[in-house]
Amino acid sequence: MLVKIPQRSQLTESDITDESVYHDRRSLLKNMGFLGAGALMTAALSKNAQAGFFSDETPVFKTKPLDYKQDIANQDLIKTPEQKVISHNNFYEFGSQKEQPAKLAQAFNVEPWKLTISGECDNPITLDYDDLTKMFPLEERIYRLRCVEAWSMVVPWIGFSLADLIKKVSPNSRAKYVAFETLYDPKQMPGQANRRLGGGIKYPYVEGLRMDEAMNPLALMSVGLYGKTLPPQNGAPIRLVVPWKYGFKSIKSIVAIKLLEHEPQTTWKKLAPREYGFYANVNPNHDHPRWSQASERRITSGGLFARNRIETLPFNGYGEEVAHLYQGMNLSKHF
Ligand SMILES: Nc1nc2c(c(=O)[nH]1)N[C@H]1C(S)=C(S)[C@@H](COP(=O)(O)O)O[C@H]1N2
Ligand SMILES: [Mo]
Repeated sequence: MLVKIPQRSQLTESDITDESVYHDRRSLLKNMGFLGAGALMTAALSKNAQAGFFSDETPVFKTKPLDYKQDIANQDLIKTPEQKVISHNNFYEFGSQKEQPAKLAQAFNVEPWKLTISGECDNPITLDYDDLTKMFPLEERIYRLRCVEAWSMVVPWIGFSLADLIKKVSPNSRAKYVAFETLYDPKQMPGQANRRLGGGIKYPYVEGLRMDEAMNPLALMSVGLYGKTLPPQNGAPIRLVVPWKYGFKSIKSIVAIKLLEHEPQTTWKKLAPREYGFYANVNPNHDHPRWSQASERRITSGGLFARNRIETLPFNGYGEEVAHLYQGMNLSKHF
C-alpha cells in the first residue's frame, strides 16, 4: 500500500501561517463545527492555562539547574518566552507537528549517554553524560533561531564552543568537514519507528559543517536553555546551535561527531536537494522554491493574534562574525 507521507518537502500551509491561527484552526477542526471569535479566544486561553499541556499520566522529563556565565552583551534581545521555546518544536524523531515533541519526548532517557568524537584526528574521545556539562565552563548565549519555514525565536542557550570540543581531539590536516549524528533508537523515538509520524525522513538525522564554520566562535554545543539542562524536545542532552544558518542545521540529541575529508550528507538535502542545501545560511535574497525568505514571524509573548512579522537579515544578523567565511562563494548556488 502506498501511504502518502507529509513532509517538509510538501509543507502544508499550516507550517508557515501564524501560529495562533494554526492552533485555533486545529482546535476548531478537532472540537467543534463552528465557533465565533469570542469562543475561540476562550478555548485557546484555557488550553494555555493547562500547565504544559500534559495530562496526569504523562511522565514529565526533569531538567536540572546549571551554573553558567551570563551573556551580558545580548541581554537586550527580546527573548521568546520559555513556555513557547519548549512547546513549539521541530524534532521529527518525536513527530513532525510542532506540538508533538513536547508530548512524545517526555519519557526520553538521556542517561547513560555517549558522545564520540572521532575521524580525522589524533585523540578521539568519548564523553559520557556528566562530561557534557562538566568538561567546559558553561556560558549563556542569547541567539536568534531562524527556521527555514519562516518563523523565528530568541533563545537563551547554555553551552560551550564547538571549537573547544574539536580542539580537544587534535584534528589532523585531512579534517575539512565535521559530521554530526542524532541518536538512532526507534524504541524511544516514535518518529523513527513510524514513517508517517517521522515525516518520511530516513534516520538517523545527520548534519554537517565545513571545518572553518565549525571553528567559528558562534557555533555552540548547547546543553541547556533558560538556566536549566535541555528538555528532550529541544535536543537533550546535547545539540548544536548554528545561529547564522537555518534551524535544521542545529541538530539535536547528538551521539557522534566525525571529522572528515569530504562534505558529509545532510538529512534535508538528501530528502529535497532542490529545496535545502548543505550551507543553509539564512538568506533573505534567496527564496525557498515554495515561499519567500524575505521576512519571518518572530515568536514572542505577543497576544493571541499578534503577527510580529519582521525582515529577515542576511546570516540571521550575524554577518559581521561569519560573512568572511563565504567570500568569493556564490550563495545562490551554494544555498
Ligand atoms: N535530530 C533532529 N534535529 C533537529 C530537527 C529534527 O527534526 N531532528 N529539526 C531541526 C529544525 S528544522 C529546527 S527549526 C530546530 C528547532 O529547534 P527547537 O525545537 O529547539 O526550537 O531543530 C533542528 N534540529
Ligand atoms: Mo526548522
